[in-house]
Amino acid sequence: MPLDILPSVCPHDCPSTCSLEVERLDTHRIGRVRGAADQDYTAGVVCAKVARYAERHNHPDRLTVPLLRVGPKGQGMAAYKPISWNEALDRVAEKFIEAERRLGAETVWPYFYAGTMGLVQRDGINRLRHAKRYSGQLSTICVMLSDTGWVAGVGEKRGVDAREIAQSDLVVVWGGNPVSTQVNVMTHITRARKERGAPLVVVDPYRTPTALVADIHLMPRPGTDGALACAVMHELFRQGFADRDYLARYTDCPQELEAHLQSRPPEWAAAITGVPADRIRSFAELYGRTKRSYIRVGYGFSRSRNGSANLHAVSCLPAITGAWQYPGGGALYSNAGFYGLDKTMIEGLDVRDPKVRILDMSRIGPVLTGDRQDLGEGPPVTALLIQNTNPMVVCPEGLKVREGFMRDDLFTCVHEQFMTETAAMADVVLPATTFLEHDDIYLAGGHTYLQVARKVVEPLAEAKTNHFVICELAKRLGAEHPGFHMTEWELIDQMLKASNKPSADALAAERWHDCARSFEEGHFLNGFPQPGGRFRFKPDWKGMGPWHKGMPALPDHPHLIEEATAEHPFRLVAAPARTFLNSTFTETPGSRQREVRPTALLHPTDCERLGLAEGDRVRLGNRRGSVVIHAKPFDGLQPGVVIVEGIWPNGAFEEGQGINALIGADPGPPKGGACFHDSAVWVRPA
Ligand SMILES: Nc1nc2c(c(=O)[nH]1)N[C@H]1C(S)=C(S)[C@@H](COP(=O)(O)OP(=O)(O)OC[C@H]3O[C@@H](n4cnc5c(=O)[nH]c(N)nc54)[C@H](O)[C@@H]3O)O[C@H]1N2
Ligand SMILES: Nc1nc2c(c(=O)[nH]1)N[C@H]1C(S)=C(S)[C@@H](COP(=O)(O)OP(=O)(O)OC[C@H]3O[C@@H](n4cnc5c(=O)[nH]c(N)nc54)[C@H](O)[C@@H]3O)O[C@H]1N2
Ligand code: SF4
Ligand SMILES: [Mo]
Repeated sequence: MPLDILPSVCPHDCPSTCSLEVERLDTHRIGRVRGAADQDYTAGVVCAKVARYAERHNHPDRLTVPLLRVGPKGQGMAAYKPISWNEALDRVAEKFIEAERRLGAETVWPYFYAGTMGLVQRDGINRLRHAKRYSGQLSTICVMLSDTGWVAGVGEKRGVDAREIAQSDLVVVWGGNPVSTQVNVMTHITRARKERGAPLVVVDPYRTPTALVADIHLMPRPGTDGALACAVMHELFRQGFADRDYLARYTDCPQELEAHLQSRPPEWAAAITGVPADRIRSFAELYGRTKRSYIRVGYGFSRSRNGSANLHAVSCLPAITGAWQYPGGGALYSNAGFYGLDKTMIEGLDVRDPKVRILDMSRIGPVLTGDRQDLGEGPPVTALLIQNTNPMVVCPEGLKVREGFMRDDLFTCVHEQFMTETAAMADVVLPATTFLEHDDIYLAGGHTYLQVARKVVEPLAEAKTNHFVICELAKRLGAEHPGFHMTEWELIDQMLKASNKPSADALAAERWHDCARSFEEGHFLNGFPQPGGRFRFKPDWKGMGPWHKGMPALPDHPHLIEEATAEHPFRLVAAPARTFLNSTFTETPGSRQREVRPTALLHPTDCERLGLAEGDRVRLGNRRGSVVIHAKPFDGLQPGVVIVEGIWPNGAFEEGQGINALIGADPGPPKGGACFHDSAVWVRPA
């Protein structure tokens, strides 16, 4: 590699975790970013938004110095004046100490998510939390519903190696949109299609870019995948595609399941899903006939109140046909659960006090507005430390989130790369490095490599790492832990050694370390990590979480979703945009140009009925709030469904409030989780 091209790893919240090659233009600026060609999962491919990362990294609006708010909240840069790092950190520490003195340590809430997926820069905030006994965070915003649904049947968060997709004879992408959200999956699917003639089936309520290139697109109403999966299983049994030897050996209650499915034929599912019965029957036949069938399970269809149940229902399919036994057969939701890393030092798990209350991050609106049920016996939250996330934009019940952040008695510190709408609510804003300016280690959900990355360029101006901020605050707050006295690299090395992995230096030299399991283990041929080694058609929902009421004993269509009604006749899916990543990249001109503006996709018959033409202003609303948006007639969805792509900043909407105003913050059953694709709304010309 020439000197000015350096290795790195994409830190974004995306299962692909691509191995990167980054052009370094000078000590601070980067040029093009490419995917590592000789890493067999990345295979030389990255998404367009990261290929253009220079736009974000070298952006003129990056934060360069610590800022103190001297004007009103929500006004952006004009409300701030620069201060020194020492002043900024001293002030934050003083405020936290003062808040703790008044109301106890639980009044402080460190809040984070996955702006970077690096384990040191992302999770180090927990070390400060635990050392100080600050309020805990229940991380429900993304994977809680899907993890729960997968673990219910399979038992652990792992599945068949995605590189095996190339050996499949049928690939099913269920409730995910990899062309937009993890492009590398498509590389492996393309191989199976070219080399083995494998058809691609996509199950999605609208014609996504992935559905557009599929051979078969099944288009259920949002929140009805459980019904679809049941009818497919009904047909698998009826058409003689059930592998009875496999079922007897590897599953918990096949006879009971078969009997239960008797009353779930395709006609039953057609009425619920809107997918014609003959389409369900022929998909079941294709799936049943093909032993090497691979289901790539997406996150999208878990973001409903019945999402865990629906994801579990889909994970049952390969257990019926015994597809798990074959190369290229089975399913993958995520492999993030199999790395076995000991994060005690990074997260300060050894000093965690289990008695400290834990607050649900998706419910930050209700929490900050003082919901007693959320706060329990504890004090209100009066101090926030935020890294790696943009809750003002990404969280449900957006109006409540805003109301909470506006509170006069709330002190907020946000460590950010940009003046996001969350940063603009802060009293103190600290400038953060990007992944190209700090060291970290990354695991992946979509593949099996462990990767470390050294910084590629020097930090911009006064930007500092998350690790720096956590350690400096710890010093001022009197928090004790050996992890506060280690460098990033030392923390990485310590974790690797504690986990019986190669050292940090060895890993850096190797670039990517494959942690893949054996074929037998990957395919659960030695049994599933469940009682008796058996896949569970009948999960222990009750044991999984407090909100298990209404969860079905066996796969079904549980009536838990926010159904369309006469008053709210549309079902809204707030899907991701191809060139944004959550709210990240909404600041880059390339992505803004492509996504144009917040848009509602509506069926042409709905548009006609409402008298809407392309580009007309339309108001979507429900009891939580309403937003004004531009309509676009689109025939790739069912009537009564509306799709809004992209977590646009609130400010991109006419009235300053974005799509998450319409999303509920009630915890998705059984364990919590945000239901971004499960809202009933009305639609009116604006
Ligand atoms: N470009 C881009 N890439 C991203 C992201 C992004 O915002 N933009 N976000 C990243 C993050 S944080 C994550 S978690 C992943 C998520 O990646 P995905 O697994 O793709 O999940 P979602 O993005 O939630 O939604 C994907 C699809 O699920 C569909 N869907 C919604 N409800 C249902 C349903 O009831 N049934 C079915 N069958 N389908 C349904 C939506 O229409 C959408 O097309 O992507 C990551 N990658
Ligand atoms: N409507 C709707 N809402 C959704 C979703 C949806 O599909 N629809 N998806 C949900 C999902 S799956 C998720 S995961 C959440 C994600 O929500 P978030 O985790 O909030 O993700 P981002 O919006 O990408 O914001 C990450 C922020 O971290 C910052 N950042 C990046 N790297 C660093 C760093 O090293 N240090 C610091 N201090 N900051 C850094 C970035 O600048 C960015 O502002 O959104 C959820 N919200
Ligand atoms: S596909 Fe995902 S991991 Fe790969 S470069 Fe794009 S955002 Fe990063
Ligand atoms: Mo996510």
